[in-house]
Amino acid sequence: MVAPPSSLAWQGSLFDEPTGPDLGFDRLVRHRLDERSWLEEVPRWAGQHDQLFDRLLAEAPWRQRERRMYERTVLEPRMVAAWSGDRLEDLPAPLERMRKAVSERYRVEFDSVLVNLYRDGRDGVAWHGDNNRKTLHNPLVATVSLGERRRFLLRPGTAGSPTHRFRPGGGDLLIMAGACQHEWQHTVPKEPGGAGARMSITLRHSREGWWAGQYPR
Ligand SMILES: O=C(O)CCC(=O)C(=O)O
Repeated sequence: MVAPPSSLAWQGSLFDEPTGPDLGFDRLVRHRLDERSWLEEVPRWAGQHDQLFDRLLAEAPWRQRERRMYERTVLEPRMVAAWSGDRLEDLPAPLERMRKAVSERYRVEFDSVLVNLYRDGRDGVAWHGDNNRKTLHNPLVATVSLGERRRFLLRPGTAGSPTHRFRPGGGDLLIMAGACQHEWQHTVPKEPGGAGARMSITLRHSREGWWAGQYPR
Protein backbone atom coordinates (compact mmCIF):
# COMPACT_ATOMS: atom_id res chain seq x y z
CA MET A 1 0.00 0.00 0.00
CA VAL A 2 1.24 3.49 -0.84
CA ALA A 3 0.04 6.65 0.87
CA PRO A 4 -1.21 9.41 -1.44
CA PRO A 5 -0.49 13.02 -0.47
CA SER A 6 -2.32 13.65 2.82
CA SER A 7 -4.23 16.56 1.33
CA LEU A 8 -4.97 17.46 -2.25
CA ALA A 9 -6.45 20.64 -3.70
CA TRP A 10 -9.72 20.78 -5.52
CA GLN A 11 -12.27 23.51 -6.03
CA GLY A 12 -15.80 22.63 -4.91
CA SER A 13 -18.90 24.64 -5.76
CA LEU A 14 -22.02 25.68 -3.87
CA PHE A 15 -24.00 24.28 -6.77
CA ASP A 16 -22.58 20.84 -6.07
CA GLU A 17 -24.66 20.46 -2.90
CA PRO A 18 -27.15 17.60 -3.17
CA THR A 19 -30.73 18.73 -3.46
CA GLY A 20 -32.70 15.50 -3.34
CA PRO A 21 -32.65 12.27 -1.39
CA ASP A 22 -29.26 10.63 -1.43
CA LEU A 23 -28.74 7.78 -3.93
CA GLY A 24 -32.14 8.18 -5.61
CA PHE A 25 -32.83 7.90 -9.32
CA ASP A 26 -35.50 10.58 -9.78
CA ARG A 27 -33.16 12.92 -11.60
CA LEU A 28 -31.91 10.26 -14.00
CA VAL A 29 -31.31 11.42 -17.58
CA ARG A 30 -30.54 8.97 -20.37
CA HIS A 31 -28.09 9.98 -23.12
CA ARG A 32 -28.37 7.75 -26.13
CA LEU A 33 -25.01 7.16 -27.87
CA ASP A 34 -26.40 5.05 -30.72
CA GLU A 35 -29.01 2.33 -31.19
CA ARG A 36 -27.13 -0.14 -28.92
CA SER A 37 -25.36 2.00 -26.34
CA TRP A 38 -26.31 4.67 -23.85
CA LEU A 39 -25.19 6.42 -20.75
CA GLU A 40 -27.37 7.25 -17.75
CA GLU A 41 -26.60 10.26 -15.61
CA VAL A 42 -27.92 11.15 -12.17
CA PRO A 43 -26.65 14.60 -11.19
CA ARG A 44 -25.71 15.04 -7.50
CA TRP A 45 -26.49 11.38 -6.78
CA ALA A 46 -24.27 11.04 -3.68
CA GLY A 47 -24.60 13.51 -0.83
CA GLN A 48 -21.73 14.56 1.43
CA HIS A 49 -19.35 13.84 -1.40
CA ASP A 50 -16.70 16.22 -0.12
CA GLN A 51 -16.52 14.46 3.25
CA LEU A 52 -16.37 11.14 1.42
CA PHE A 53 -13.46 12.41 -0.68
CA ASP A 54 -11.50 13.31 2.47
CA ARG A 55 -12.36 10.05 4.18
CA LEU A 56 -11.29 7.92 1.22
CA LEU A 57 -8.12 9.95 0.76
CA ALA A 58 -7.17 9.25 4.38
CA GLU A 59 -8.38 5.66 4.76
CA ALA A 60 -8.61 3.79 1.44
CA PRO A 61 -5.96 1.12 0.70
CA TRP A 62 -4.27 3.10 -2.08
CA ARG A 63 -1.96 1.40 -4.52
CA GLN A 64 0.31 2.73 -7.21
CA ARG A 65 0.12 0.25 -10.07
CA GLU A 66 2.74 -0.21 -12.75
CA ARG A 67 2.41 -1.33 -16.31
CA ARG A 68 4.75 -2.55 -19.03
CA MET A 69 5.10 -0.20 -21.98
CA TYR A 70 7.30 -1.68 -24.65
CA GLU A 71 10.61 -2.33 -22.85
CA ARG A 72 9.88 -0.16 -19.84
CA THR A 73 7.87 -0.39 -16.64
CA VAL A 74 5.97 2.82 -15.99
CA LEU A 75 3.73 4.03 -13.17
CA GLU A 76 0.05 4.41 -13.98
CA PRO A 77 -0.88 8.09 -13.96
CA ARG A 78 -3.34 7.70 -11.06
CA MET A 79 -3.66 5.76 -7.81
CA VAL A 80 -6.28 3.10 -7.12
CA ALA A 81 -7.99 1.40 -4.19
CA ALA A 82 -10.02 -1.75 -4.86
CA TRP A 83 -12.40 -4.07 -3.04
CA SER A 84 -13.76 -7.33 -4.45
CA GLY A 85 -14.26 -10.95 -3.35
CA ASP A 86 -13.66 -11.40 0.38
CA ARG A 87 -12.40 -7.83 0.65
CA LEU A 88 -15.88 -6.48 -0.10
CA GLU A 89 -16.55 -6.96 3.62
CA ASP A 90 -14.14 -4.11 4.28
CA LEU A 91 -15.86 -1.70 1.90
CA PRO A 92 -16.45 1.65 3.65
CA ALA A 93 -20.15 2.04 4.54
CA PRO A 94 -20.93 4.90 2.08
CA LEU A 95 -19.53 2.82 -0.80
CA GLU A 96 -21.49 -0.22 0.35
CA ARG A 97 -24.67 1.87 0.24
CA MET A 98 -23.82 2.91 -3.33
CA ARG A 99 -23.14 -0.70 -4.29
CA LYS A 100 -26.50 -1.81 -2.89
CA ALA A 101 -28.36 1.06 -4.56
CA VAL A 102 -27.05 0.35 -8.08
CA SER A 103 -27.33 -3.44 -7.60
CA GLU A 104 -31.00 -3.07 -6.69
CA ARG A 105 -31.80 -0.71 -9.50
CA TYR A 106 -30.02 -2.63 -12.25
CA ARG A 107 -30.84 -6.09 -10.87
CA VAL A 108 -27.30 -7.42 -11.02
CA GLU A 109 -24.78 -7.63 -8.19
CA PHE A 110 -22.06 -5.03 -8.54
CA ASP A 111 -19.38 -7.12 -6.86
CA SER A 112 -16.26 -5.07 -7.37
CA VAL A 113 -15.45 -1.48 -6.47
CA LEU A 114 -12.39 0.38 -7.67
CA VAL A 115 -11.66 3.99 -6.77
CA ASN A 116 -9.35 6.00 -9.02
CA LEU A 117 -7.51 8.99 -7.56
CA TYR A 118 -6.41 11.63 -10.06
CA ARG A 119 -4.08 13.73 -7.95
CA ASP A 120 -3.82 16.61 -10.42
CA GLY A 121 -3.89 17.34 -14.15
CA ARG A 122 -0.93 15.01 -14.77
CA ASP A 123 -3.12 12.04 -13.88
CA GLY A 124 -5.67 10.61 -16.29
CA VAL A 125 -6.79 7.43 -18.04
CA ALA A 126 -6.24 6.82 -21.74
CA TRP A 127 -8.92 5.79 -24.24
CA HIS A 128 -10.18 2.28 -23.46
CA GLY A 129 -13.17 -0.02 -23.07
CA ASP A 130 -13.29 -1.83 -19.72
CA ASN A 131 -11.82 -5.35 -19.51
CA ASN A 132 -15.12 -6.90 -18.41
CA ARG A 133 -16.25 -6.56 -22.04
CA LYS A 134 -14.08 -9.66 -22.69
CA THR A 135 -16.10 -11.89 -20.36
CA LEU A 136 -19.55 -10.27 -20.22
CA HIS A 137 -22.19 -9.28 -22.71
CA ASN A 138 -23.02 -5.59 -22.35
CA PRO A 139 -21.55 -5.03 -18.86
CA LEU A 140 -22.73 -2.01 -16.91
CA VAL A 141 -20.09 0.26 -15.40
CA ALA A 142 -21.24 2.77 -12.77
CA THR A 143 -19.05 5.73 -11.80
CA VAL A 144 -19.52 8.27 -9.02
CA SER A 145 -17.36 11.39 -9.31
CA LEU A 146 -15.96 13.28 -6.34
CA GLY A 147 -13.69 16.29 -6.11
CA GLU A 148 -12.70 18.41 -9.08
CA ARG A 149 -14.78 18.17 -12.24
CA ARG A 150 -12.69 16.64 -15.00
CA ARG A 151 -13.51 15.89 -18.62
CA PHE A 152 -15.00 12.45 -19.30
CA LEU A 153 -15.15 11.81 -23.05
CA LEU A 154 -16.60 9.08 -25.22
CA ARG A 155 -15.98 8.11 -28.82
CA PRO A 156 -17.36 5.34 -31.04
CA GLY A 157 -14.88 2.61 -32.01
CA THR A 158 -11.19 2.84 -31.21
CA ALA A 159 -9.99 5.98 -32.99
CA GLY A 160 -11.00 9.53 -33.71
CA SER A 161 -12.32 12.45 -31.74
CA PRO A 162 -14.81 12.35 -28.89
CA THR A 163 -18.47 12.71 -29.82
CA HIS A 164 -19.85 12.99 -26.28
CA ARG A 165 -18.44 15.11 -23.48
CA PHE A 166 -19.26 15.17 -19.78
CA ARG A 167 -17.73 16.95 -16.81
CA PRO A 168 -18.86 14.94 -13.79
CA GLY A 169 -18.21 15.94 -10.18
CA GLY A 170 -20.14 16.71 -7.00
CA GLY A 171 -21.37 13.15 -6.46
CA ASP A 172 -22.74 12.73 -10.01
CA LEU A 173 -23.43 9.16 -11.11
CA LEU A 174 -22.75 7.98 -14.68
CA ILE A 175 -23.71 4.49 -15.85
CA MET A 176 -22.30 3.24 -19.14
CA ALA A 177 -24.76 0.72 -20.54
CA GLY A 178 -25.71 -1.40 -23.53
CA ALA A 179 -22.81 -2.11 -25.87
CA CYS A 180 -20.78 0.84 -24.53
CA GLN A 181 -17.78 -1.24 -23.41
CA HIS A 182 -17.76 -3.25 -26.65
CA GLU A 183 -18.33 -0.53 -29.21
CA TRP A 184 -17.25 2.73 -27.54
CA GLN A 185 -14.20 3.97 -25.68
CA HIS A 186 -13.94 6.46 -22.82
CA THR A 187 -11.14 8.55 -21.34
CA VAL A 188 -10.37 11.07 -18.62
CA PRO A 189 -7.66 13.05 -20.43
CA LYS A 190 -4.72 14.61 -18.68
CA GLU A 191 -5.04 18.37 -18.28
CA PRO A 192 -1.57 19.84 -18.81
CA GLY A 193 -2.86 23.29 -17.84
CA GLY A 194 -3.47 21.93 -14.32
CA ALA A 195 -6.45 20.45 -12.51
CA GLY A 196 -7.49 19.80 -8.94
CA ALA A 197 -7.81 16.35 -7.45
CA ARG A 198 -10.63 14.02 -8.51
CA MET A 199 -11.84 10.58 -7.41
CA SER A 200 -14.03 8.23 -9.39
CA ILE A 201 -15.74 5.38 -7.57
CA THR A 202 -16.29 2.72 -10.23
CA LEU A 203 -18.63 -0.24 -9.62
CA ARG A 204 -18.64 -3.36 -11.81
CA HIS A 205 -20.32 -6.76 -11.92
CA SER A 206 -18.62 -10.04 -12.78
CA ARG A 207 -21.72 -12.10 -13.63
CA GLU A 208 -23.98 -11.69 -16.64
CA GLY A 209 -26.91 -9.36 -16.11
CA TRP A 210 -30.45 -10.58 -16.63
CA TRP A 211 -30.28 -9.01 -20.11
CA ALA A 212 -27.48 -11.36 -21.29
CA GLY A 213 -28.02 -12.43 -24.84
CA GLN A 214 -30.24 -9.52 -25.74
CA TYR A 215 -29.90 -5.78 -25.97
CA PRO A 216 -32.01 -4.11 -23.29
CA ARG A 217 -34.01 -1.02 -24.19
O1 LIG B 1 -12.41 8.07 -13.74
C1 LIG B 1 -13.31 7.80 -14.52
O2 LIG B 1 -14.34 8.44 -14.58
C2 LIG B 1 -13.11 6.65 -15.48
C3 LIG B 1 -12.33 5.53 -14.89
C4 LIG B 1 -12.12 4.40 -15.86
O3 LIG B 1 -12.28 4.56 -17.03
C5 LIG B 1 -11.71 3.10 -15.36
O4 LIG B 1 -11.55 2.90 -14.14
O5 LIG B 1 -11.57 2.19 -16.19
